Amino acid sequence: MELERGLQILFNLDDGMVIETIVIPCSTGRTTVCVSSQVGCAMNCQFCYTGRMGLRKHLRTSEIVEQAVFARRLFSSEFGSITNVVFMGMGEPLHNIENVLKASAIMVDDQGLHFSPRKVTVSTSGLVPQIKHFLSKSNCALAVSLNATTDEVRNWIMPINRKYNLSLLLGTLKEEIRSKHRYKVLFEYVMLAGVNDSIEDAKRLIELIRGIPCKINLISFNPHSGSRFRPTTDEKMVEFRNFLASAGCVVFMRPSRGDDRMAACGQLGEPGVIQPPMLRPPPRFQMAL
Ligand SMILES: *[C@@H]1O[C@H](CO)[C@@H](O)[C@H](O)[C@H]1NC(C)=O
Ligand SMILES: *[C@@H]1O[C@H](CO)[C@@H](O)[C@H](O)[C@H]1NC(C)=O
Ligand SMILES: CC(=O)N[C@H]1CO[C@H](CO)[C@@H](O)[C@@H]1O
Ligand code: SF4
Repeated sequence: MELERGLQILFNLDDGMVIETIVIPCSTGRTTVCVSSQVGCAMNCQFCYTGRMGLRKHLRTSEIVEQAVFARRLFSSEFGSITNVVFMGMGEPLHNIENVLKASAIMVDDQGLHFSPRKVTVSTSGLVPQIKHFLSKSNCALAVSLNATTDEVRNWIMPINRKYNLSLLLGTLKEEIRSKHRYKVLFEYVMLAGVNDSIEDAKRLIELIRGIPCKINLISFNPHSGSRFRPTTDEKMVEFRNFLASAGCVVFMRPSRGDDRMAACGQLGEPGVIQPPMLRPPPRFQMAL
């Protein structure tokens, strides 16, 4: 078991489909379980391995909760215990919002798994109406995958942006978070070499999130076979991080994990025979690939 890379757990569902759960220990003593909410995913983010499968089905509430229960049982002794849950496995959690709301409620309930709502994070690629619904019903943490600072780039790498653009997404967050007490959104930003890692992007990012209580997580891209993207160098990432920090942003860097074993969030599953389309990059980015 190679713990620093994350431990992959496979579950066979009643109908023969397989879902994956990852347990990620961290040197700080935190151990996070990354749960799946769907088999496959409909969002077709261009850097995502799960997205290549298309959506097969939504998981039931019990199938989501069971992943955390099992991980907790497995990790209750030898390696310390599970401290955090993130909905960042297979699927867009807010596309399966009713079951995800129920599952996360069970995870934070005193009679359930009894996690603090701050330790249970639901991530989304930016489904705006569902974000509103989630924030009105849940106190669990919300992570939004930004991954780009212009609609041009985001339309390409995260096609959901064509439906809910950056100004709508960030405007909604600004509006909805105002009424929540001491609540911070977590923005996820995957660094893709030559695509969104310039200082210009850092400047735009600062403008975009102005007025939203938040933390930013810079994520090193996990290259996998068939991917057209390359990771940003560590040096460039640090520069980007420092630029944001000097503007007063709360910013973290997350190194990639498990790249050689296909076991990291956002790249789970087996692509099927029929795959969703790869989208044409805007012309000025074709050189970066
Ligand atoms: C970028 O966006 C996707 C879409 O939701 C998200 O899952 C992911 O966290 C971001 N990238 C990575 C590798 O984290
Ligand atoms: C973003 O979407 C909103 C609502 O659909 C629309 O009114 C607005 O013009 C769009 N903004 C941009 C910059 O495309
Ligand atoms: C949208 C945009 O400006 N993207 C930038 C991302 O980063 C690359 C390389 O640093 C720039 O060339 C792009 O212009
Ligand atoms: S990154 Fe997340 S939302 Fe996007 S296709 Fe992959 S699993 Fe779905």
